[in-house]
Order: sequence, then C-alpha cells, then structure tokens
Amino acid sequence: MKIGFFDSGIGGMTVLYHALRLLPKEDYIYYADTKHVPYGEKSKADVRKYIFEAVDFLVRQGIKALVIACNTATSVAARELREKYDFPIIGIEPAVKPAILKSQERGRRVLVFTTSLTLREEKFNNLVARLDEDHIVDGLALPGLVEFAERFEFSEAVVRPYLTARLAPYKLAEYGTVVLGCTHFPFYKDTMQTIFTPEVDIIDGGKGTAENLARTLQKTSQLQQGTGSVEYYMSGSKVQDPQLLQQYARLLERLHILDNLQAP
Ligand code: DGN
Repeated sequence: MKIGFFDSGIGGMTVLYHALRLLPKEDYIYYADTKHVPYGEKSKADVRKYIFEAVDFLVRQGIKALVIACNTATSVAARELREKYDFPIIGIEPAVKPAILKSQERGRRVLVFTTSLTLREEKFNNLVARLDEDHIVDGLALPGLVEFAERFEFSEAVVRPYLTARLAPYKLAEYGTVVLGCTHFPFYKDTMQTIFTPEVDIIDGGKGTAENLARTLQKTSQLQQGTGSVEYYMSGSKVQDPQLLQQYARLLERLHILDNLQAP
C-alpha cells in the first residue's frame, strides 16, 4: 500500500523530498489541495472541512500511513484525524524546541516563520508557552511565500524585496535561529540565507518528519519494496499533464540543490 502525503499545495513536497531519500522503495500518493490553497488566511472551520475531504479521498485510494505535510493542517486537525483513522498519522509542527536550544546558547532570539492560522492556533501557542521560558520566540506570517511557491516563483529578484519588507520591523542581528514553520518555505532557504548573516541557522522539520515516518513504518513492520513512485493529485483529480509533472520533478531537484548548499 502507498503512503499518503497531504498539503494545501506544493509545500508538502519539501517533506516528500526527504521521504523519497530515506524510503526510496516506498510508493507515494501526494495530494495538493490546490482548489483551496492557501489555508493560512482561511477560517479554522473551513480548513478543517477541506482537510477531511482530502484525507477521505486518500483513504479511498488505499493508504497505509498519512503524512500531514502541512503545519497549518497539523495544528488544526491532527488530533481529530488520529481519532478517526487507525493507520499511522505523522504531522509536522514548527521546530521550536531545537531552535530555542540553539539560540539560547548564543544569547539570541528565535524567529518562527509560519502561516497566520498556525500562529493563532492553540497547538502552536501551547508549544511556545511550554518551551519559551525566556520569551525569546517571535512569530511572523509570510503568506506571500505560499503564493510565490504556488506560482513556481523562486527568483531572488522577486522574493527578496517581499522578505525585506516583511522583516523591516525586526532587528535581524538579534536572531540566532529562524524556524520554517510552513512547508512552503524551505524552497526559499537560499534567499533567506542572504538576508540573515551566515551564522544564523535556518531550520525546518521536513527531515525530522520523514525520519519519524520511517521509524513508524519500521515499528509497525510496514516497510515495503516498492518502486519509489509518486502519484500526484490536485484536489481529487490525478495530475497527468506532462508539463506539470515535469515542474514537480524540478521542484524535487531544487530541493536537492538547496539541501546540498545547507550541508556542513
Ligand atoms: N504548507 C502549509 C503549512 O505548512 O502550513 C500551509 C500553506 C498555506 O496553505 N497557507
């Protein structure tokens, strides 16, 4: 059986990329809810409804596990999804804990980039309240990056001015760690790294989530010898357009390049 991946759009591919590296013999089905993207600026009730529609669709295709490759969807519905289904469900949330540890060592602050809905959600606020004893965590929504990503817009000339404007109120030198708390954002690590000084760590939970998936499948003896295929769906319809499939392949290549840039 396949592993289901779900996001509002192409953001979840930043997690799929790590899963393909770690579990190349699995087969995947990736659902982008392009009809309703972006989730970040919508109401919780609407987003919850879209998530259940998408996951019900994936369940009808037959999946053995689900990766909610979307921070917003994880904070809105992970608990309820786990109550409804009995296959393993792996979510993703902003990597606040490692970021606090890294920044504290250097007497710096943490900046979490995410969506407005994640910032409003109880799950994120509880996480910060539990871990941020020194009040060093700030959150900032970057909806523009989700829009850019959905248009396959990655050029620094377009992205940099947007980021600089959003970051204008912040003293960048105060920050030691930036957390990418939205799966659309790792596509922009290169541009972000040119805005922050090189010693600022820019971290995301993609790899950790894929590792979590691998551990879970191992524990439940569900690892398989498939072909590493990925079937893509856009809100219920199978993607068959060769040009779009090629764009997706290019996205995975882009992530590979970014990953190597980051390697120590
Ligand atoms: N990629 C999603 C996340 O990680 O929160 C949401 C992006 C969006 O739909 N705004």
